Amino acid sequence: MTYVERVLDELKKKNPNEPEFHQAATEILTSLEPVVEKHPEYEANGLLERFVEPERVIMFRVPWIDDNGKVQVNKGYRVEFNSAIGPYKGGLRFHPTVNLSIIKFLGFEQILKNSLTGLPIGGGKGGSDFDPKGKSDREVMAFCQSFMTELCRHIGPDTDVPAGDIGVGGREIGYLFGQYKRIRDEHTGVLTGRGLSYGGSLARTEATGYGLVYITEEALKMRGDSFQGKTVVISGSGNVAIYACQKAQQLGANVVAMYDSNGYVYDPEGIKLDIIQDIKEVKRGRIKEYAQRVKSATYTEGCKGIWKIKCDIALPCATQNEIDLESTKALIANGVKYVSEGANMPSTLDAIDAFQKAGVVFIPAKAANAGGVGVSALEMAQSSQRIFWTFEEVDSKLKNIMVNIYHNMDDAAKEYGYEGNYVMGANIAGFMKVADAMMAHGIV
Ligand code: NDP
Ligand code: 2IT
Repeated sequence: MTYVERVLDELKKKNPNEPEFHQAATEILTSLEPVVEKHPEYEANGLLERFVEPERVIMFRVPWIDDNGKVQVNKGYRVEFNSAIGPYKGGLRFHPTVNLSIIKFLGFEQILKNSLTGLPIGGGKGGSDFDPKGKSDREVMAFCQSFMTELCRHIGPDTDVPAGDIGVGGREIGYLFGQYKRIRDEHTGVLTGRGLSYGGSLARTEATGYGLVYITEEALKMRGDSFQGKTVVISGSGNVAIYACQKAQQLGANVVAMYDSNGYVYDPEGIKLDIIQDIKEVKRGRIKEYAQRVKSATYTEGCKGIWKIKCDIALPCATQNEIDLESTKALIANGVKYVSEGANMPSTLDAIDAFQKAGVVFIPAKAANAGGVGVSALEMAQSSQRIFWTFEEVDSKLKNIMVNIYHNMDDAAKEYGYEGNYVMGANIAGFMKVADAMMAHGIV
């Protein structure tokens, strides 16, 4: 067995019942084979064994009272995975499916993603099995206050800086920040994605979706192509999906489909984003309504069918494992050329393999969606300096970050003899800096 195989084997034994964590670890560690071969000092220093074990896992009770006066109890998590290159940084996910395996896979991915941004941020992730859907604002506030009452003792602007993810947007960050400030009596950059009136950064809302399109645009450009006139399918209709759609449309693409967890809308004339935003951002409604408001659109119950729609570029922006092998085959049969992952780990391992074998340009999540955390790090920088940059300044720094990530992963893939394999390239480029810092710190 190779060093990587032994570490993976041990990880699965030590952490049974964590399939998502196994999946992310398999993808990452497998691509590090050539790196650890070249650097025997990593094995001698137990580097991978330390890399796969979170520095700290915090799990806690979150009690709150619903609008009927009933006591509710949720599980709270924060996985502080790796702080070798900076304070733990990563989002909070509120979704009924959240469990330790999902938070660990997200935290593990985050280490390399954050490294790829080139900014000094370590990896972490947190969340809860709380479902904000259908809850009143007061219930969401009560939950967020209880969640932060425990979390606030573990985080800080130089220690661990959470942000949003699925189910955690501006409203939730506001309630979380209010409670942190109240208990800790400090107004600092302890969370990112804050509102503009209390320390947030311009362009953070747009950052993940815009960044996803910027890195894809660079991949197109390097092949003498562009978004102009391309047919694009985007899954999800949340924060990442909406701003990916906006930027793709600005660059001349025709976005024809989007979904929420109930079903998808297909609009061959092009998605009217203002209507999606009204349904999703303003009313917190269901995407089904789009087909009632737009004549050219149809609604189909269930999500998977969206990948059967013919497109040049697919941007999965909802959740993990939303693209399986069957969907991949349909996409390839319909001539998809580019798949860039806005969501975290949206493609299964066999799906990735099939895309690569078919010659599809595949940009993995840790590179493709790094714009969100990249601008979070820019928000931290602005907070430290107590200044604000303009939208244009942040947006141009974001574009720079994404273009650099593209070339770093492209170069790393070439350097190790895997040209065009961006899974290898992104994992290797992200890992080198973390490994270097961990080696410098000794056995900790
Ligand atoms: P939102 O909560 O804003 O939106 C999530 C979207 O995905 C919604 O349309 C939601 O539908 C859909 N969705 C969620 N779970 C499922 C599911 N199990 N099946 C089908 N659809 C689902 O989250 P974000 O847009 O912020 O996050 C989307 C993805 O992007 C996640 O994978 C996240 O980890 C990743 N990401 C987010 C970043 C950020 O800055 N926000 C940064 C980098 C990555 P419904 O409304 O019906 O639940
Ligand atoms: O997955 C992610 O990178 C995020 N949800 C954003 C994390 C952040 O700290 O901005």
